[in-house]
Amino acid sequence: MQLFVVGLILLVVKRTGGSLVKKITAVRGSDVWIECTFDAARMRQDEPVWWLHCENSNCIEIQHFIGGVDQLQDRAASRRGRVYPDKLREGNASLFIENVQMSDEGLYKCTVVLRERPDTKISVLTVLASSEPPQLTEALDTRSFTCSSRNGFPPALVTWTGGSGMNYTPDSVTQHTLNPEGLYDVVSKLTRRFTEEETVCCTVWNQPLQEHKTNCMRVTPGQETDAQHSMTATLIPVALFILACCVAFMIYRYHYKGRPNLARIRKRIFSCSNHMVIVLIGRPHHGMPSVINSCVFAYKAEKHFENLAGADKKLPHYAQPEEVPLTEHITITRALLQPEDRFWTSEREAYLDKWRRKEQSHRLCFVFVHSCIDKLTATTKDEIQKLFEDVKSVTGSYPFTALTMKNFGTADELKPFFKYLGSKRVFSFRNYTIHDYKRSAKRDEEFLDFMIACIDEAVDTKSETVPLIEDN
Ligand SMILES: Nc1nc2c(ncn2[C@@H]2O[C@H](COP(=O)(O)OP(=O)(O)OP(=O)(O)O)[C@@H](O)[C@H]2O)c(=O)[nH]1
Ligand SMILES: *[C@@H]1O[C@H](CO)[C@@H](O)[C@H](O)[C@H]1NC(C)=O
Repeated sequence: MQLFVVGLILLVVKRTGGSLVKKITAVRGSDVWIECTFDAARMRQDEPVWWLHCENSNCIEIQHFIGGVDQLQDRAASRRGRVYPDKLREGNASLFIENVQMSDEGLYKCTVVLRERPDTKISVLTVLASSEPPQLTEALDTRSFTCSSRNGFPPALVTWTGGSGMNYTPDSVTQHTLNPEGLYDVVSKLTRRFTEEETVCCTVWNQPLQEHKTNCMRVTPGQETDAQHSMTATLIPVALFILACCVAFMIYRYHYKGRPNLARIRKRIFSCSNHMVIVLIGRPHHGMPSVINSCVFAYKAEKHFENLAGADKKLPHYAQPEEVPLTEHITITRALLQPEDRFWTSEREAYLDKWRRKEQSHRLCFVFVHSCIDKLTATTKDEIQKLFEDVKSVTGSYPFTALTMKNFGTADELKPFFKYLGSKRVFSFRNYTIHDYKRSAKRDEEFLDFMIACIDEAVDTKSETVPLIEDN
């Protein structure tokens, strides 16, 4: 359209003025002379010299001199181009434009009044713009390359080539956009999967300027071109590694005594400030000394195993010592019953008396200890029930149950019976013994949980004794 209008003007000018039209091409940003010279001898010095700049048939006066005096002084700042007044006398009215821009394009008319008549010289200025060096980037997800270059005129052509001389242009799509400066920005996208290492080059061409600018990049297949695969190929091992670390860390936490919850439990036991006695009740060979040893060993994480409660001792050292200290405030003791059938009936008065007195000054937690190896006969069951009721008459609640030697018998078969009798908690242990005291966090934890339950029970029972008795 623009060219068509300019052409129309050219035709009109040609017919009326009959002058030659000069074509000037300039590169944007350069300085340009638009020549306009006359035969000085024929020139009338007192008559005006003027320049018009026409764009799409819209003409603006840009220079106007009379007798070598600038008539447009007031517009000096805004108008384009400069004429040298001292050269006018020599018949030289050439216009100088510095740092030429797209807006300077168009038709230039230089008019001088000669002796006979006004004479006009016409020039057409075309401005070309050399586009900026292309930027070449790679899109990791789409296996595509983008080449972009700004500020070209006319729109730049883009070609894609490989280092081996291959022409990849057919695999590309190119788009031009006219920017506010009247220049073209170009973006070209090449989509292609490379199977071998290759150098990819993008070239932007300015045909009228006969100028090209190139940018290249190295492409490694399976890495950049196979981006999605490479992402998964790196992410999966990383994810697996992190997972393995987590699992290893959890196993580590589980197996070592450094488990923070064990340390916390030990601290809780340590900080129990009530004077408290854990009273184990049981018959010979049910493993009571081993339960005591185990509790002390589990609590004192840094200590070696010690047979403090006299496990495996035969008469006459039987059941010595009577009380084993656990912490400053807590001790563990045992009520060793007779081995015969009526193990409780024959002993109860002495024990009950002793416990009631102890109850005045201490918090007590009663635990009935029973070996998983031992069979429950009807008499045994009867005796245990009587014992449970008697304990409740002292403290207000039934004793806990600790089933020992769980690795020899089935604790699960015994549990329901003790639950039925009223035992709030039934623990089953594999005791630490002189033959088997390999410490593990899991084993420690069982005894620590047991002691915590005893502490909680003793503290609870003491404060809730009265209502519990009245309930029944
Ligand atoms: N495998 C295994 N053996 C245990 C367990 N508890 C105790 N023992 C062993 O059983 C035997 C008896 O254990 P002690 O702790 O001495 O118990 P006790 O014979 O009832 O001792 P007294 O109360 O003094 O009669 C010992 O050889 C212990 O090592 C246990 O939970 N598992
Ligand atoms: C006209 O004057 C300018 C400025 O001095 C000069 O550069 C140019 O060459 C002159 N043109 C001619 C044709 O003499």
